[in-house]
Amino acid sequence: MPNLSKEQINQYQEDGYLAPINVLSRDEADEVKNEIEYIEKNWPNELEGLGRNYVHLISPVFDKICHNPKILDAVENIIGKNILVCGTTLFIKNPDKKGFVSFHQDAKYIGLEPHNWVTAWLAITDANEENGCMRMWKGSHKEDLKFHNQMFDENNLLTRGQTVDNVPLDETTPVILKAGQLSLHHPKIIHGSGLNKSNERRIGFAIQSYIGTNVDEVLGKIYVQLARGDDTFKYHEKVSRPTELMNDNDIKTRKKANEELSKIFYSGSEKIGKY
Ligand SMILES: O=C(O)CCC(=O)C(=O)O
Repeated sequence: MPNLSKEQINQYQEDGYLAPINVLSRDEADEVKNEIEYIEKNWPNELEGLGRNYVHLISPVFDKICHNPKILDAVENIIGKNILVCGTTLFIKNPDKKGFVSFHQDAKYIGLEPHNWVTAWLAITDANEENGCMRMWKGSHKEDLKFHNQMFDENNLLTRGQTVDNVPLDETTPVILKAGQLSLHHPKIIHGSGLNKSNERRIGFAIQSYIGTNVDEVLGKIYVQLARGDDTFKYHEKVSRPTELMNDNDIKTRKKANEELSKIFYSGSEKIGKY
C-alpha cells in the first residue's frame, strides 16, 4: 500500500530525495548495529572491502530490512508496485578513520537502465553533520549525468573515488536522520558525505537499490529478490532469502554476486579499488 503523501512525492520529484521516513525504532536500529558487531567479531573480514555489499544475502536481520513493508510502501510510490531488491551496501564511518564519500551520481557507473529505481538509506546510528551524514544537491537530478573524475583516494568510500567537481557545498543540504529513519534518493541526484568527526561510528545501510522489474543491468549480472508484485520481465537471476546467519550456501551465493558486482563497478576502468 503506497504510504507517502502527495507533498512527499512532490518533494521527491522536485528535490531528488526525501527524508526522514520513520522505519525502525531506536531499539530496533540498535539490534541491527549489534548484528554488524556480531559479524565483525566472529567473521572479522566479512564486512570489509567488497564484503560491505550484499550483507542481506547472509543475514536474516538485513534481509528483513530489505523486505520491510514500510520501506516497500514508500518505494512503491516512486517506482511502482513491481519491486526487486537489487543490492545493498553498508556505509560505515569509524571515528578513527578518514572516510568520506565524494559528490557523485549513483546512476553514473551502475548500469541500471531505465532509471526506474531508488536508493533507500537507513540510518543504523544517528546521522548528522558532525558524523558525516549525506548531503544532497537538491534538484541536481533534473540534469544529465555529469563527468566524474576518478580519484581512487584511499579514504573515499566509493569504488573509484568518482567525483563531480565544483559542487557548491553551501547549496547542498544535510540529510539528518535519527537511528531507524530512512531517506530515499534519486539515481541522478548529486550527493556525498564528509568525515566523521564524532567519537562514535556512523552506520548507514543502503539498499541500492530498489529497482522496478522493468530495469535491466546493461553492464553485467546482478542477483535479485522479488520484494513485491510480479516480475514479467525476468531480466535477472533470483536468489533466495537467508534463514540463518552465514549459511554455507548463502555465503557462496554472496561471493558470486560480489564478484559480478565488482565487474560492473569497474567496467571500463583501468584500475580496481578496494571495494
Ligand atoms: O553513506 C554515505 O555517506 C553515502 C552513501 C551513498 O552515496 C549512497 O547510498 O548512494
